[in-house]
Order: sequence, then C-alpha cells, then structure tokens
Amino acid sequence: MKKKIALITGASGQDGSYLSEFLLKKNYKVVAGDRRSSRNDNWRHNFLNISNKVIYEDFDLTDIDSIYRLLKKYKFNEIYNLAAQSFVKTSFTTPISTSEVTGLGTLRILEMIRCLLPNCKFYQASSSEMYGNTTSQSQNENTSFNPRSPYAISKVFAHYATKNYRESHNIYACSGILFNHESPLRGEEFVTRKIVKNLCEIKVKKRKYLELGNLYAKRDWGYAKDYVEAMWKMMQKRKADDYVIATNKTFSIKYFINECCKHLNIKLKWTGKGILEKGVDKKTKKIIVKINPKHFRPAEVSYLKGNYSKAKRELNWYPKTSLSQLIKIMIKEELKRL
Ligand code: NDP
Ligand code: GDR
Repeated sequence: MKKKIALITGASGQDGSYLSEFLLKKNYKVVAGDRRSSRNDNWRHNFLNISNKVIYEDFDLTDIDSIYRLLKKYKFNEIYNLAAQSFVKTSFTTPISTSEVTGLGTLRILEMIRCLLPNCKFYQASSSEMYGNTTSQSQNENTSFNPRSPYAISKVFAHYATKNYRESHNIYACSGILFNHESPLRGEEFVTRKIVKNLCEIKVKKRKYLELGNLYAKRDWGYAKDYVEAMWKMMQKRKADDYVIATNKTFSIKYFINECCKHLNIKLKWTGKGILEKGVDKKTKKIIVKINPKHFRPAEVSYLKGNYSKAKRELNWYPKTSLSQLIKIMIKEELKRL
C-alpha cells in the first residue's frame, strides 16, 4: 500500500515530536514544517531518535509562500497544525505576533488547502485555554468559550476558522480541544517542567529554591504521548468533528509540587499566605519554594477540568497515564539529565 504523507507544523515542539514518532511507527512519510532558529539543536527529535527519519522543510506560519510551496511539492493526505506561539504568559507581551502565528497562521493553511489540496485532511490544535474564565464544573465540546489571553483569543479564532472551512468548503477539518499535557519533552517555561526540573536540581544541590506565581490555579494534566494518539484517531474518522481530550481530573499547582516532593522524598511544609507563602524543607529548614509576583498573569485562568466522554464514545480514546505516573516519568528523565 502507498505510504501516507503527513505535514506536521510545529514538529520541533513537544507534541510535534511525539506525533512525528507516532506517525513514523504507523509507516507515514513525515514532513516537518521547520522554522529556522539560532538555537536549533533539535533536542526533542534526537531524544526520540527520529532526526534521520523525518523530512525537514523550511516553513513559517507567517509566510504564506512557504505554505504554498510545501502544498505544491507534496500531495499530503493529512496536515497537523501544531505550530503556535504557545506560551500564554508571553502572549500578553507579544499579542500581535501571537495572533499572526496562532490565529491567522491557521487561516493561511486552511486557505491554501482549499485552493491547492481540497482532499487533504486538516487537524487544528485547539486548547482548553479557550474556555478561560469558565463557570462550568467541567468543560466539553458544548461549553462556551470565554478567552482570557491573546493566546486564547487567537485559538478561538483558529478554532472557528477550522469549523467554518468544514461547514462552508467541505474540507475535512477537525479540532482537538486538548487540555494541558506534559512530558519530559515539555518546554522549561511551562509550570510542570519548571517544577520538576527545579526540584530535581534542589534535590542534587544544584539549586537553592524554586520561584513560582499563582499556586492555586487548577489544571487537568495528561501525558502528551497519550494525547497525540487522539489527534491521529480524530483524523481517521469518516466525518470531521471536534473533540475534547482530557483526563476528567483537576489539581492545583500546589498539589503538583507536593506530589513531586513525595516522589523525590522531600518533606515539605507550607507557611505564610499570599505572596509570603513559602515551602520549607522540613529536614534542612531551608526555603525551597517562594512566590515571585513576576510570574503572575494579567488575567488568570483559575480552573479547568475536561470531559472526554465524546472522545471515549466515538474514538475509543481514553487517557492511559495518571498524574502520579506522569510525574514519575518526568522526574526519572530529569534526574537522568542531571
Ligand atoms: P510547543 O511550544 O512545544 O511547540 C510549538 C511549535 O510551534 C514549535 O515547533 C515552534 O517552532 C513552532 N512555531 C512557533 N512559531 C512558529 C511559526 N511562526 N512558524 C512555524 N512554526 C512555529 O507547543 P506544544 O507542542 O506544547 O503544543 C502544540 C500545539 O498544541 C500548539 O499549537 C499549542 O498551542 C497547542 N496546545 C498545547 C497544549 C499543551 O498542553 N501542550 C494543550 C492545548 C493546545 P520552534 O521550535 O522553532 O520554536
Ligand atoms: P497554561 O500552562 O498557561 O495552562 O498553558 P502553564 O504551565 O504555563 O501554566 C499553568 C498554570 O500555572 C500557573 N503558574 C505558572 N506558570 C508558569 N508557566 N510559570 C510559573 O512560574 C507559574 N506559577 C504558577 C499559571 O499561572 C497557570 O495558571 C498550557 C500551554 O501549553 C498552552 O499552549 C495550552 O493551550 C494550555 O496549556 C492548555
């Protein structure tokens, strides 16, 4: 049988790397839309040992010509649009470029698909951040969006653009509304990897303390490797649709720290309140967790908890890794790196 060809935008990121690995295992030809970078060491692809299996092509979501060239060169069966300025906090300081990439970038690909490859399937990386300031106990495909950051606003735009191309132009265009998912390949600026990395460094005496912002935000955290399978499953359906991918559980940042400390055998005691709250190592009596207001966001998303019932019912997808298992995987890899 002829090999399927997939384009992954954002292939160098956490999800793009796991998805590349997943599709290669399924015998796809994988083309990575790759942005030139001065610090490109391709660490994620090297970690997964896939650098010599993926085809790298110059690509930038702000450059319609680069999209045009790729869609002319390859007859893609599937395009996974994972590229984005994906760090919520930075989107407050770079709102216009974030919208250019994360919002308009999606529209550029959809438009090129409509003009050049109308039979190609399209996956959009939508986000639980779109729910923003939600009042519902758990969020599913019918929960309304209330975005709280330039990032989330751009994702809402891209989400509706995807739906619109499905409904108006009969393009196979689907969105996965993914809740937070983490792994040893997570960027160091995101809170789970930051906590794991910093606590491991504290454990081996390479760091004194960890500084964070809001400890009371709650997130629904899954394992990235489980989530890329859901992306592929959505693309194998007869009809395109949107799906929430989550674990149906939610925990605070503080809970995540406490769990990491348990795994690292650090006995932590919390004292103080507000910006004076601190985590003290009971054994050494040293402060190892502090609050620094610079990590607060101008507008916070306080609570997210997904409901993946539709994905379970229609895709037979469910999360396979608990938060405790995920923390174990992340800590094990971080300690190896040290
Ligand atoms: P990462 O930040 O790890 O990866 C983002 C990718 O986008 C990188 O490959 C980056 O390239 C690329 N990129 C950024 N700007 C451009 C541009 N202008 N042109 C081309 N490529 C660009 O994100 P994740 O892997 O964590 O997430 C993947 C997608 O899923 C993103 O769209 C994110 O918003 C979304 N999402 C993520 C969730 C999560 O919990 N991880 C949850 C819900 C949605 P470079 O390496 O050069 O910087
Ligand atoms: P999020 O992830 O904004 O949910 O977006 P992040 O890990 O950055 O923040 C989660 C929560 O932790 C709080 N927090 C801190 N966050 C960071 N990064 N650094 C800190 O020091 C810190 N202290 C507290 C935040 O305020 C927030 O409430 C991620 C990204 O992957 C998006 O691209 C994706 O769409 C969503 O998940 C779903």
